[in-house]
Amino acid sequence: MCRMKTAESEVPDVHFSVDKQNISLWPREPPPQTGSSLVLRKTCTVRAAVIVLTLVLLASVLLQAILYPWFMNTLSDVKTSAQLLNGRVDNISTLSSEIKRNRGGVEAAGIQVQMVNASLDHVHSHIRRLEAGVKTANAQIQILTKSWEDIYNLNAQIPELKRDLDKASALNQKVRGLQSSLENIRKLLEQQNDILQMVSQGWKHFGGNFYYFSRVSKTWYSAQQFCRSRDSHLTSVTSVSEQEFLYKTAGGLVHWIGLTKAGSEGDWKWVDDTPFNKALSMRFWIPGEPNNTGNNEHCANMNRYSLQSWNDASCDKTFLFICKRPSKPSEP
Ligand SMILES: [Ca+2]
Repeated sequence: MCRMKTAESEVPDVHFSVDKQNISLWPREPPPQTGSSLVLRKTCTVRAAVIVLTLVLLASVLLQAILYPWFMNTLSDVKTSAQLLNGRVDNISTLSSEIKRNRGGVEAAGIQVQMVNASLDHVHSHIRRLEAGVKTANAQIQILTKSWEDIYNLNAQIPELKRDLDKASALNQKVRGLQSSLENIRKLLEQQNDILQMVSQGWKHFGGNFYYFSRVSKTWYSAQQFCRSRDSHLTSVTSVSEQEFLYKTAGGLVHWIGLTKAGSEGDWKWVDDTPFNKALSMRFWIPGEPNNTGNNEHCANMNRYSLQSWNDASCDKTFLFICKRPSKPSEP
């Protein structure tokens, strides 16, 4: 053990205690300072410094000997860990890229899911429309079913209705028959009434026609005008029986008939537009007539009590005359 003390120094001395096991360093009470102790103190200081350095060197060697394997092991572990970490980082990078790729897939899947959702909405809307259509169809089916039931009931009534219809048809036919009979009776009554009226006015009825034998004489044209005013014409003659009726009723007195020439030298024609039958008429002329005396005889009269009673004469002469009108007034 080495102790050093200085009187002048205000700095407290440092006491070093060294043994084989440990080294301690702590402040000590300042020793009393003398000249020999100063040399001693330097020596001790050098020795202490050498010892300290030796101890430090030994400690360093000891620490290196102890710590190097641990450090190397630790370094190896660190390397291994670093490699593992590096591998994990690579794995993480791989996972990141896969995640990126999968993210695109997920986004596409999201879009597809949205499209599917939109399609589902559309399908739901379509289903709702179909449900509404089914409801409407059901309502129509119910109406049709009701109508069919009505038709079925009507169909059951058809035989009875058909019998009624047959009865009605028979009745209708009878009614039509009665109507026809009534119509015929009405026409007959009209004819009878017409005949009565015409007869009461001096007309004679023969063969479906009325004849008026005048009591005054007129020229041929004035006689025709008179007949026209009575809804008739100067008479035509279309049969032997009619000729016989006329000359017998005329009683041999001269009467104008409705025969005249179309122009001064034309063919004979009936003034009521009845077609002129030249062959039949040949039987009614007085033999030698028509002779057109004086080239002025363009009208015909009846002047004998005979089938052959016709003579051509001047139209301006005045004679009695015969008007003729059908039983049924001609249609306007
Ligand atoms: Ca004549």
